[in-house]
Amino acid sequence: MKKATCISFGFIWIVSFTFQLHAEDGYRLWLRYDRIENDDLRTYYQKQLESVWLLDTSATGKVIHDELVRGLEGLLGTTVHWENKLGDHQLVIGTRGQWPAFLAPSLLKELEALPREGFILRTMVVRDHPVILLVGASPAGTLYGVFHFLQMVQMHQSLEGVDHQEAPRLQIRMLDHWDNLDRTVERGYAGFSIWDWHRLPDYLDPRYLDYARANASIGINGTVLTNVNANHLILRSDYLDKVKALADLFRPYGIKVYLTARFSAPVELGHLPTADPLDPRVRQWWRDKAAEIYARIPDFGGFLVKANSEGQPGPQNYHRSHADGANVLADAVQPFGGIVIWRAFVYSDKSPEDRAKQAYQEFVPLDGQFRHNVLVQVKNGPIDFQPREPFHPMFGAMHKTPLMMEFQITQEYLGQGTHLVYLGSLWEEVLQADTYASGPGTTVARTLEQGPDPYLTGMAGVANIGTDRNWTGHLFGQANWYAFGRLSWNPEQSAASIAEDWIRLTFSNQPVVRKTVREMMMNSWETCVNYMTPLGLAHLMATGHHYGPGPWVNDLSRPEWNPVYYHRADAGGIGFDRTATGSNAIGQYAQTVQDSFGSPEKCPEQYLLWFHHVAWQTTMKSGFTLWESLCQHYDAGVAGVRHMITAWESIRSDIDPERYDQVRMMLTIQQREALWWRDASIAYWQSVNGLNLPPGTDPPRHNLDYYQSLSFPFAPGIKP
Ligand code: GCW
Repeated sequence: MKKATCISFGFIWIVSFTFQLHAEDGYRLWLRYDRIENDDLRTYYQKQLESVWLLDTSATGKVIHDELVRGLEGLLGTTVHWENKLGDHQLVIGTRGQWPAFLAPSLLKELEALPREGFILRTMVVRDHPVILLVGASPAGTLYGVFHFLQMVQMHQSLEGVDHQEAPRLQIRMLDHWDNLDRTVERGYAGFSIWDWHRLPDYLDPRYLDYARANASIGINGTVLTNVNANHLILRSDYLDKVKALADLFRPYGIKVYLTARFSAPVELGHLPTADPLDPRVRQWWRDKAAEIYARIPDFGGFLVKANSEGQPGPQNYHRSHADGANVLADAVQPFGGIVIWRAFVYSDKSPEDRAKQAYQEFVPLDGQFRHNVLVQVKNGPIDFQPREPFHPMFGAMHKTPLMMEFQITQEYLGQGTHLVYLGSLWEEVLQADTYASGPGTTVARTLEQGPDPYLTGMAGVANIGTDRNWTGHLFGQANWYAFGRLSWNPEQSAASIAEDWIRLTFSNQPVVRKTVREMMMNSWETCVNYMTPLGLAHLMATGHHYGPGPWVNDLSRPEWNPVYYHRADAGGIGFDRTATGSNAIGQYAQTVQDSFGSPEKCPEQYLLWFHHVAWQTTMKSGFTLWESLCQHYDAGVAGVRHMITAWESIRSDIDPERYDQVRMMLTIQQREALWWRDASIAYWQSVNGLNLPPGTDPPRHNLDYYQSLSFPFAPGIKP
C-alpha cells in the first residue's frame, strides 16, 4: 500500500481491490507469488522466460504445470506461454527417462549419476537457443527443482549463469502428525486436525492439496497421518479407504503416507487373544493387514510405532524385546517395500534409573537384531523436546541400525501457540554437535547422513499444523515448518540462511525487513531458553498441559513426571548430577564428550545444570555466582522479548496490517508469559534457597502461592 500512494489514483484502486481479494491471513505460507513490484525486475524475468516447454507427462507433470501457472503468472503478471519445441529464452523442464537426447547430451551423463530425488538447474545454450534447463532424476526431483526455481524468482535472484545441482542428503523427510481420529491434536496449538476423517474419502478438502504443495516445496516426502498414541481404528478397512484418498492426493507431490500402528491392534481389531509378536496368529494378522493396506495404497510408506512407552502397549507386555516387536511389523510390510519406524522414546515408571539413560540402555544392546527395513527414531535429546537439551547419546552409538532424528516442530515446551521461537537454531545446535563417536567431526548430522543403510536415513518433525487459517497458529510457527523441511533435505544448512530465505518468501525482500526479522528470529530461541530453563535446567513445566511454569510440582505418581525430579534444587544447590558421582548418564557419551560435559569447569554453561548439581554460591565464568547468573538469565529472557517487540514495531510500515497485528498481539502475550516464567521461577528458587535477590533484580510481582494457584483446565493440546 505504501508504494501505491505515489502512483496514479486508478492504480491505487486496483491495488486495494486486490488486497481485499487476497487478505494477508498467512494461508499462503511462503508460496505467496505476489506480483514483483519493480518493473525492471519483472521485465527482466519476462524476457528470460518467454516460454516454457514441459516434457514431464507424469501426474507430477500436471502439478508442475499448475504450480508454474500459479507462480509465474502471479509473480510476473503475464500468462505463461507453453511451447512444445525449443525456443529462445525458454525454461525447459523434464525428467530422467523422458529427456530427449538432442537436448544437451552431456547432461544425460550427469543425470545418470543423480540420486533419485535430485535435480539439475542450468542456464545454457542448446542449438543456438539460450535456455534454462531443469531436469529431475524422478518426477518428484523435477518438482523440487520447479519449487527451487520459483523461489529464486520470489527472492529476485539472477538467472544468469545458473548452474545448480542438488539432491537431498536424507532419504526420509517426514512430518509426524499427533492427530487423533476425533480431530483433536495432541500438543497441537493451531486448532484441530486438518484431516477431516468423517467426511473422507468422498469430501476432499482443498487444504489437502495446499498442504502437499507446501511440503513438496521444502522437500518433505512423507507424512504420518495419526498420533503415535495410536488408535487401532485407523487400521480398519473403512478408515483405510479414507487413508487411500489422501495417499492418492499426495502421490503426485512425491509424498508417501504412513500410519501409526497400535501394537495391540491384533487383539482390538483382530479379536485374537494376544498380540505377542512371536505368536504365529499375530504374525499372520499383521501380514494380512499389510496386504490389505498395500492393495489400496501400493506405495504405502509403512508404520510408525510407539510401544511400551507412557502406557502404550508393546512387545514387553509379552516379555519380548523391542526388536521382536519391530520385526513382526517389518516382516509384514517387507514384501511390499514398506518400512517400520520404531520409536526409542521409552522410559519406565518401575525403573529407578535416571530417565535420561533409559532409551540408550534399552536400545543400544539390540543393535544388529532389527530387520533391515527398520529404523529407530530418536528424539534430539535424552529427555523430551525440552527448550534445550544436549544431544541424545544414541546418535553414533548404534552401527548396524539406521537411526532417524525426531524433532518437535510443535512448541509443546517452547511457548506453545503464542511464543515466537525460531527452532532452526535449536536444531542446528543439535545437528552440529560433535558426538566424537567415530572420532572428531562425527556430528549428529553426519551420523544421520552416513548410517548403515544409505536408503534408510531420515528426519521426522512432529507437525505444528492445524485448521487455523494460517496453519500454525503463530505466524512464525510457519518458519519452523519451513526450517524443518529445509534441514531434513540438508542437515548442514545454517539456521540463519534458512531464516533469511523464509523471511524473503514470507514477508519481503527489503533489506530492513530481512535484517530486522532475521535478528528477531535468531535471538528468539536463546531468549525463550533464558526465561524458561536457563543454564541446562529442564522439564519445569506445569502438569499435563505443560503450559507455563511449575518447578514446584512434586506430587505426581511417577517420579520422573515431577519437575523436582529434574532440577533437584535444595538449600545447597541446584541441578542433576549425571556424572560418575550421580547417575552417570554422562558415561553414555564418547570419552571426549565426557571430558567436556563431565567437568563443571569445562561443561558449556548452557548444559551445566543438566549434568551437574552446583552450589548456589559457586562462581561462574562471568565472575557472578550461580544464583546471580540464574537471575540474570531470566532478566535477559524478558528483555529479549521486549527487544523483539521494539524490532517488530520498527518495521510496522513494511508489513501488511493483518499479519503485523497478528504477530504484535502474540508478542504481547509472550511478553506477559516471559515475565510469568521469570517471576514464578525466581519466587520458587528463593523459597528453596532462602537467598536474597541479587542487587538490581526486581522482586517477583506476586508471591509463590499466587503462581502455584493458577490453573488452566482448558489449555490446548492436552493428552487425551
Ligand atoms: O513430549 C511428550 C508429550 C506426549 C507425547 C510423548 C511422545 C505423543 O508430552 O504428549 O505423546 O512425548 O513423544 O510420545
